[in-house]
Parts: sequence; C-alpha cells; structure tokens
Amino acid sequence: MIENPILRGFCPDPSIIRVGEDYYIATSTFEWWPGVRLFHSKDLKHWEQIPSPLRRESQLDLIGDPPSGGVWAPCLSYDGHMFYLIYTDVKTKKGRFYNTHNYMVHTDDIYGEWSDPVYLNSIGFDPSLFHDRDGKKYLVNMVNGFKGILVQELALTEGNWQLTGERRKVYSGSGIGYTEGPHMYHIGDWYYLLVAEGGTGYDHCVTMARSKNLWGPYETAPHNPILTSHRNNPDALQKCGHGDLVETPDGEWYLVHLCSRPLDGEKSCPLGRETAIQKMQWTEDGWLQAEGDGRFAGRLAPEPKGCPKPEDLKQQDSPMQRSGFKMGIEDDFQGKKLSVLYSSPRVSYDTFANLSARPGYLRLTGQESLNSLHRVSLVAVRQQEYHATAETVMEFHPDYPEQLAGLTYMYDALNFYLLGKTADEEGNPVLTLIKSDMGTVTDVISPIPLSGDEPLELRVVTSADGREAVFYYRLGTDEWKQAGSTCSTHILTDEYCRGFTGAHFGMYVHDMTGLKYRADFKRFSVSYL
Ligand code: 6LW
Repeated sequence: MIENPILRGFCPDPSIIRVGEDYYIATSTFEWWPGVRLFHSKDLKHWEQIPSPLRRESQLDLIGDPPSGGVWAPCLSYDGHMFYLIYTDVKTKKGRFYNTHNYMVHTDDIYGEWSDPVYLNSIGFDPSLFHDRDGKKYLVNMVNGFKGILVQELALTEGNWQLTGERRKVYSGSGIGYTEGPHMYHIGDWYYLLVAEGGTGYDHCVTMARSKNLWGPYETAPHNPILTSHRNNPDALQKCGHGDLVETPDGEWYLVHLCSRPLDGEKSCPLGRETAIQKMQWTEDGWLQAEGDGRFAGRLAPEPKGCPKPEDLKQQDSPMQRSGFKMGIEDDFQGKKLSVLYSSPRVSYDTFANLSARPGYLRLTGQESLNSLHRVSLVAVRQQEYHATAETVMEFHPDYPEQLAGLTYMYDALNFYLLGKTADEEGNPVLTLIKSDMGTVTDVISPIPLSGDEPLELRVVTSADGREAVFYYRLGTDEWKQAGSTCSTHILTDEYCRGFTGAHFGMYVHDMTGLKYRADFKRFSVSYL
C-alpha cells in the first residue's frame, strides 16, 4: 500500500504527469527559492526530489514578495515532445486586488535548464495548460475573486507563444464556492474539468465537471465533491482538495491532492499543506470516485499494477528512499553544491552561500535580518514530521550586536525562533534565543556569555505531538545545555501565520553593520524520530 502523504511537509497544490513509466509531480513554493519543487517516481509510492525548474532570477524575481506570496499552484504538463510549467508569482494577496502574474517555461529535459518565462496574463492564480488531442493548447485560468474558470487558446505563432482567440468563462463552479485550481482532460468523448473548491482550508474539496464541448456548458458531477476530508475522523487527512489526475500504463487512474496533518485535536498545521494520492475508479455513467471510502481521502492507497519492486528501484534507492518517507537530511558539506532539499527565502542561496571558500564548511555571508522581505542569508529545509531534531555546528565571530548567526526554526519573516551567537554592546560573544511573533521580536532568554571561540553546537527538538520545541546549545566538549524553557510551535502554523508554507529548520546569519561578516557551518542535520 502507498502511505499518505506521499510528499511530506510543505508540498502543496500538486500537478502530476506520466512520461512513459516515469511520474513527475510539481508543487508550490511561494516565497521560497528555487521556484517549484519537482519530484520523480516510478511507482507512485517512492518519490525523490529532483532539481527545481525555476533556478534563475530571469525566471522568477521573488524579492519583496509577501509571506506566502510568490509561486502558487504550478501546472506541469507534457505534450509528447516538450515539458511545460505554468506558474503564478503572487505579488499581493490581500483585499480586492490580487496581483498574480502568470508565466510559462518549457524544456525538452525535465532535469535540465528550463526556458526563460513567457508572460501570459494576471487575471487570476492557478493557471493550467491543457493539451487537446488535436494538438491545440489552452490556458485554463481562474479569475481572481473566484469568478469562474476561463479558457483561451495558447498558440506558438512565429516562434512566440501567445494567447489567441476568445477568452471564455466555461464554468462558474458547483456552488460550493472558492473555485480555483482548474485542470482540464479530454477522456473518451468528454472534456473533464477538475477544480478545487471550498477554500484551501478545512472545507477544501475536489469538484468534477464535464462537457462534450471544450467551451461548455459543463455539468457538475452528481455525487460532487469527488474528494474531500472526513472532518469528524481525527486520524483523517484534512484540507484535502486541489487535485490532478494521472493514468498508469495499465489504465488505472490516480488523483494527487493537497492535504494537511493538523496537530491532534486542533486546527493547527506546523507541517503546512502536503501531497497525498488516492486511487480512483470510473462509475458506469462516466464519473470518477475514490476507491474505498467514497469521497473521503484515505491515509492509504493501493499500489498501481506492474510497478517495479523496491529492490529494482536502483536510481531511487537513495538513503532517503531506504528510509521511506521520513527523508530528513544529514549534511557535512563535502559536496560541491547544496542538496535539492534546501531552500532560501526570495533570493538564490548562490548569492550568499559558498561551499568552496572553506572546504567542508557551508559559508554564509551576512545580509539583512530574518524579518526582511528582500535579501536574507538563510538556507533551510521544510519540516516533514512533528517529532524532529535539527542540529548544526557553527563558527561565527561577531563584534557587534547587529551581527547574529545560528539555527532558526521558522515559518516566515514575521514568525520564527532564532537560537544564535551575537555580541553584547561591549563586543563580548553571547548566546541569544529570540522569538518573532507576527513581527514583534522578544528575548526568550537573557544573553548567555560564551567563552572562547570554539565551534558552537545548536539544536532544537520538537515534541512528538508537534506542539512544543526546546532549544539546546553546546560549546566544545561541554554537555548540552537547554536554552530557556519550552517554546510553543503555535506561532509556526499555517492557521496562526495565515500562510501556506509550514515550518522550516535552517542555518542563518545577518550583519546589519554592512561589514558582511560570515558564519561557517560544519554540519547540518534534521532527523525524524
Ligand atoms: C492555491 C490554491 C489553493 O493557489 O491554495 O489549495 C493556493 N488551493 O489553488 C495556495 O496554495
């Protein structure tokens, strides 16, 4: 059986394709760089992250994007020759006017470089690209304000991709509301449309509609929604919605969808929104429904027929895969480039991180503070399970209180914990633990003098129920010491932060003196218990 979520921790809004026997999923990344996470599998069960498509500033400029702005709901597609990625850069997401710019990039090698972007429109987020059987392509787009789903042809004219012809609203939704995340399919005699409805929270669901004509009218499935969450079941995946379909080589159908794992008994998600998969079946009258528990998303899904056995998955038989889902990371920075698991806020870590200046160390150069929406020197991984230990070993020699480096357990620029080394007004090195709660920064502990310049070890351990975090530090061969009392993870959840990304563990440095002091990290690890 396949255990859900298949992509654990911050991996929402999945878009899936199959090319031969290879499956690929793209997920949203918001203000995190590089843009769009990509995953590969041969059996829908074991997934490995592969390099992101948006790795150049010419493809994506996130500087200044608000927390949980940036890249929403990508759409990955393949027309037999080229891979296409449609994505939105959300510049503002409050009030009546959302500024949501939609782009397309393409490539003939999903592991290689993708093109520079083609601007499409800014009329609504969650655009997707539909390749019809006659070779024509269509942009399928929600209209900001949840005003319905538009379709317009996208054609390659004299080497330029252009939206052409009529832009027509083909579907206004089922009546559930918050119609977004459209994906179009041409199966048999029908054009099928999947949309997310109910809002990306606890009423989320997948709605299905169909028409004999691309331009409509579309009728909603009689047993709609075709997928949602069992709200009264405490073990059930929640927020299930925003789905995309894929057919296996043996003609089986699966739906990948967004989900969340709230803290037990609470509507509170420190792991953000994740990706799960359900096996679907066609009804006699040509609609889809989830196998097993009807419309409710299950924690388990049957594996597809004819898949290679794990022992045959050579290229996927990485340490991460052997450990199954709980990927985690153990890094001593011996490589020449950073793992695909790392992200940085808004700017590429290539602009401030260096693996060659001091072999065996990751050197980060200090820039702006963590609450900046511009240039922050932070290299982080998403939290994938509640019960985690994150550790790093750091060398940093601050002279001023405006310089700080350490380990952060954070959600976004406004909500984070930061355990690190700075200097007091006299220039003496001290340990600090600070908390930012909706942008208000407070000291969790009084500064602790640090003697000498040995490497400083920093650790955060989260509780099995995900509700608490305890910070520790160690100098040289000393014993681990706890820094302050237990901290709540409540400020690091989607609900509290009104965000979409979940919590992260990361290595961080800032230097507001402008002297660009650097912090050297010898090791970074996140393990799940
Ligand atoms: C995404 C929208 C949604 O663009 O939330 O879950 C938005 N549904 O479709 C951000 O993830």
